[in-house]
Amino acid sequence: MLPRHLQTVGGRCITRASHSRPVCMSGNFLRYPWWTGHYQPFSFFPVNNWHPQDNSRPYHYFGPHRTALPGSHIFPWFPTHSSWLHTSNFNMDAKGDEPFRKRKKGIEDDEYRGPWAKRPYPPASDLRAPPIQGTPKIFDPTSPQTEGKAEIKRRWEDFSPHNHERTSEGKFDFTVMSYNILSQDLLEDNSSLYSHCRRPYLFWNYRLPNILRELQEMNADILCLQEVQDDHYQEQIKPNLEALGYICEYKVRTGSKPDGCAICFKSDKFNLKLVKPVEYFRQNIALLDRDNIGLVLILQPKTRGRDVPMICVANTHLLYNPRRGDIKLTQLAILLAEITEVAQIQDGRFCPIVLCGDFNSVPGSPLHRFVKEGTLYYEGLTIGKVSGQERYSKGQRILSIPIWPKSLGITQKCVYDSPGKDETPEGSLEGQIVEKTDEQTKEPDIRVDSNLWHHFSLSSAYSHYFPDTGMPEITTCHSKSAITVDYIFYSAEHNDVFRQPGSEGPCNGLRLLGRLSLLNEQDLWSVNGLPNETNSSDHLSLLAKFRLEL
Ligand code: KL2
Repeated sequence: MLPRHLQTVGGRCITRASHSRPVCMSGNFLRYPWWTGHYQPFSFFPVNNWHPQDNSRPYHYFGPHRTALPGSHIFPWFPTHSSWLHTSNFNMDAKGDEPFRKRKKGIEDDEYRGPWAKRPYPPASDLRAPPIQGTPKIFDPTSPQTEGKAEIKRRWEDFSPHNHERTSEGKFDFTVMSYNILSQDLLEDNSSLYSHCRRPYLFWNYRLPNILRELQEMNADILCLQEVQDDHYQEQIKPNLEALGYICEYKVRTGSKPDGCAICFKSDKFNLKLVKPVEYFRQNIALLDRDNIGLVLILQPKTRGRDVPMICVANTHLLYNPRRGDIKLTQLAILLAEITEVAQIQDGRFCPIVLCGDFNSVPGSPLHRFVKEGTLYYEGLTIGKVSGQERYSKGQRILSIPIWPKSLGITQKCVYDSPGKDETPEGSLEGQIVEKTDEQTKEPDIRVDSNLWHHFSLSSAYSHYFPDTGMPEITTCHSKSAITVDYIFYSAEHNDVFRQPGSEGPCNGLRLLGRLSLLNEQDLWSVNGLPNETNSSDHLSLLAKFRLEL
């Protein structure tokens, strides 16, 4: 039985999938009870935060009018009503495209794997061979490549106030997408995760048009992308997004891995005020020997009026290693310290913050709770439990107190303890960022206890469980796991539906107006998991719409 919210939208797909190859599906369904018990949803996320207005009807845009609007914005109405997701049906009959053989990973700590690591089967050169000749440099949105493919619809969940407001005066609405697009290099390095996939769907030249199409169809005002491979960004992704009206900023990982994070925003919606690339690697700190990065932008909405508030948009991909919660928390602390530096406006207040990314941590985990609750008591917590990615944590060491050394220059409140020590960011806020107040410049607490804090009051745009079934929302799904690791956090204003209870944060806030619904694991496996014929990453995109009061 399908969850109620998908009964109408997924029926066609599920029916067709039941005629397709069932092996993979049944195996993965069995994992389901384990997963739900993995962390207790209801202790952290009572489903009663579901908004009563969430009764929007699924809307199938690609119905009878599908061919009526070639070349125009595929979602001219988006995102006020609903949306959809194409997911593939496992029914194509091609030769020579068997799933990958399972590969036993020699070294689990992928991100620290040296050049000695063996290349997975098949060789990278094999996957790079283009099965589709002549991918156009600029993607052509009119080519009907999604024709005839199975679909699961993703609903647009509308939380906007129904108060008949007609004027846009005094408010600025914008959409934000967070999407880990699966770098080809990581796909090839971890090919055992994709043993369930039909091989042609794993070629970059097959995946790229699908990814670009999805970005174009979603038409978000701000894109926060992770796992963007350097050469693909420069040669394909950036030019295509620029052709769609985006300005693109990018930060590649340190070290030898050739992927990074991008933030792209619509040039007709925002002015760029500041770019702050953030590296977590520190030469002299053993804990910080990993090459993950973040990227922070300050954007100014383009509206009439002189004192338009800024917004801060941050994007990151934290360390994967499920055992190294100590590193993940320290990487997060660095990002929060950087946001604190650039997002201050006056009197210890901050501009609204949107924090997106792949945090490699599940809902309800200590790391996730730290982001949302602004505090974490970590005494006695083992490093393998911080992210909650694995049921049985393998990292048995207890977090040290403090977690990171003083030489990092970041306090337990996730702020730099000596202002101005860090390099000056490019650009400026043109006088909008003022000197630190006495409160912020005074010495940090000498007494070190086992509490972490941060300055922001952040809510999650997603609920992480479906309110009617209690099933987890899934943001990444491959042969090893199906979990949520991607988030859009934001500073919520006082009327917001998902404002953290009791929070009176120092940020001017945003109001969540809607989001694109996620799927559960069962739905994803019914169309052979991710990536598949039409969804070309092992993650789903997250999309939320916000309102900024001017
Ligand atoms: O989970 V991810 O995928 O957010 O989608 O982040 C990491 C993993 C990414 C960057 O390191 O590569 C993937 N098992 C599973 N996934 C892995 C592994 C592994 N051993 N190593 C890297 N990744």
